[in-house]
Amino acid sequence: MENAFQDRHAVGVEDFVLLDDYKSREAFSDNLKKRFQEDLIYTYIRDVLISVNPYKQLPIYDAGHMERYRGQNFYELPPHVFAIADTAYRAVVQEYRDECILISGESGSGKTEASKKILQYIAQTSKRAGNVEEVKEKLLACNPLFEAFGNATTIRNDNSSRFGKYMDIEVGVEGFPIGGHVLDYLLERTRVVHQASGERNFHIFYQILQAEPAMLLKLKLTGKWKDYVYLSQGIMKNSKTSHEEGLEKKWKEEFRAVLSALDAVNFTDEERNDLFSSVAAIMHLGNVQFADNGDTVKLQSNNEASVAASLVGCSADDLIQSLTHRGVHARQDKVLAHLNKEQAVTSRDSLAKAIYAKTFEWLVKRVNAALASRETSRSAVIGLLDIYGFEVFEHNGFEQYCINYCNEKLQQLFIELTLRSEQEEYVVENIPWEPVEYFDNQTICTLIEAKPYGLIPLLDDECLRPGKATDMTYLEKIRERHPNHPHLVIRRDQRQFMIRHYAGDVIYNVDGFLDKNGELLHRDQRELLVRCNNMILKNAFTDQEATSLKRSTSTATQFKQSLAQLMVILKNKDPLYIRCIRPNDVKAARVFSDSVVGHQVKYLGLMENLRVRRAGYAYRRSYEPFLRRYKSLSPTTWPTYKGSAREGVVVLMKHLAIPHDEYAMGKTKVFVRLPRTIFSIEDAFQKRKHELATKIIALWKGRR
Ligand code: AD9
Ligand code: MG
Repeated sequence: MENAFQDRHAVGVEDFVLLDDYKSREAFSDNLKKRFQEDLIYTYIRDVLISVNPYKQLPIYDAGHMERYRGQNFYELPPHVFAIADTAYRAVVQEYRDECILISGESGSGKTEASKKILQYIAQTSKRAGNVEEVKEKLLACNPLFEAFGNATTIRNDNSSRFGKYMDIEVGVEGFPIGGHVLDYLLERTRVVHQASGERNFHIFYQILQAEPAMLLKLKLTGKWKDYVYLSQGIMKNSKTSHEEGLEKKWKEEFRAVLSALDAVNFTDEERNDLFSSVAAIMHLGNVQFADNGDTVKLQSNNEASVAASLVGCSADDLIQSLTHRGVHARQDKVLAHLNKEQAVTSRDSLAKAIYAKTFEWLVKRVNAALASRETSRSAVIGLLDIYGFEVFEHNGFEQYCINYCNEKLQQLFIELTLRSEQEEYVVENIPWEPVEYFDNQTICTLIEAKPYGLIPLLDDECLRPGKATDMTYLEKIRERHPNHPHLVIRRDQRQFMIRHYAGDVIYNVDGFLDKNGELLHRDQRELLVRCNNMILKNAFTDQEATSLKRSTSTATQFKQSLAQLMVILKNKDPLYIRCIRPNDVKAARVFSDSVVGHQVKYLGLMENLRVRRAGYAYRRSYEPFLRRYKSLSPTTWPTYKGSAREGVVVLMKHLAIPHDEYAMGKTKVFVRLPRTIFSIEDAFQKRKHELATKIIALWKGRR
């Protein structure tokens, strides 16, 4: 242990509870800044890890660093994401407790990087044995795969997660990973057909163009992203070539990683072909252009549609018809109605989005099948949550609205677990406590989700009035229902509403809300997909779903329900927190903007978090289990104590000479202020256990 301390390069304080001026936000930011400037990007608030994105590679993630953190108590080494990973892993292995690591912070703050490092740490440091390596490889394959299909370049982040991901890593009783499971949340499907200025489509579209010539030939792709409308709307086509070359090289490497990842999860050739054919078909579909033909519409050329059809294995005529016509069902009859140009464009885009969404859904399912553990000896799981961070752009639509709502929910969970319930417990347990005030974002969550007049239920209502409702009638409805809400401002003339989120004000443009919420692929196209030879699309809908005329649950409500389920999953596990901070607005290394950081420190509730953690207790246990574990440390309590467990604990603490202000006796639990104290008790216990075991063995031998 000594070595770890010797080269410890402490600047500022490593744990904010040691900050003299713990009430000042300036002092807080200053400490972060001082450390950031020395490349010390991690700092604790007791057991909460604060991480500032360095925007450059630091030499702190290699195998040597991993080894150093393995099995060490939290405070014995400088703060690190590995310490969090190790704590979770040990709780699972030693105490069979389900853990979860909640990573939050705004877009570009480093959540995905943190989650990758945790997974790598667990894969690297957990025990090695036979087929375990294969399981680890499969777990690690999730990163390149899901990033390729679910991440994209945005203004805020070159590798921005456009879906939410919750991953369980299952650990067996023997202490190594035996499997895993991924839950995905609301993929930003609009991106497939439209990207804002300066942004790109999902990485996979660019990566696939770097495939070997034979594969490109098979997929009928040119190898140049500028040839595809869906890939190039957001980026100026005359962007610099030098930058371009670097990107192509990167995509090529990434594509190789995707191919190895597919191998790791045992994709068959057929599955791989189906996967890439779907992706390529979307690119060709995007190049389909329509020409006005009087009241009707026709394709400028049938080439692109024919190629797309051949890739997914359906008839070109069927595909073209599904783009230009719509079946109108009246009783038993179906008549074909012509679409106009605008409708045809919408129809093409809906199909492309559906193909992508269904392909993504299938990929998650397929990876889960590969990760499913075959062993029954599961000990516990480590849940890893990495979602899309809070984001504000110049133009914000339905997608940002959903993403930011998700962040409200996560903040709510954080408040609940670190600020509310913690303080409530002290009161219930009769521990003297000075309440710490905090901003509770429950009102915002209620505004968005509560039935019947929250923004989501009202949106669903409008979606149920086809032909009558528009985005503007929706705006009108929310204005009527919430005329003076402190967190909502309506600007009808601008077709906008503003929500005062916990993390800042965001102005949403209401255009497209109804369409995106009610998004439902037309029956003709659903039927077309299930007729494809491509297995992914063939199985995308059940027969009943394909032919149903009924609406399914709306996008926002589905999202709301899946988030509610996620909250239940998370609440049933011991949480560990990583709060990520973006140091500047320009994705630059070495730039620490006081205002950008100060704002995040404020809304993340870090000051309140610090005050509660500082005045509070790091450890708590009910009297019985505490006494049961440690009674061997005092002759008065060993082997049994006659009095109450509470008295027994008092005797024990006195015997161990733990100073009075280091612990508190509640109604049902003992509270210990510093982790250090509990670690020393635990160490003494381990020593004692060893002594007792040696004694027993000696006795036993003597008897023989
Ligand atoms: V979003 O909500 O998905 O848009 P994240 O996930 O919070 O966002 P991400 O982890 O993707 O952000 O980090 C953004 C970029 O910052 C990465 O692509 C890296 O280039 C950079 N980054 C983040 N963390 C680190 C780090 N620990 N070391 C080096 C980092 N670079
Ligand atoms: Mg991310």
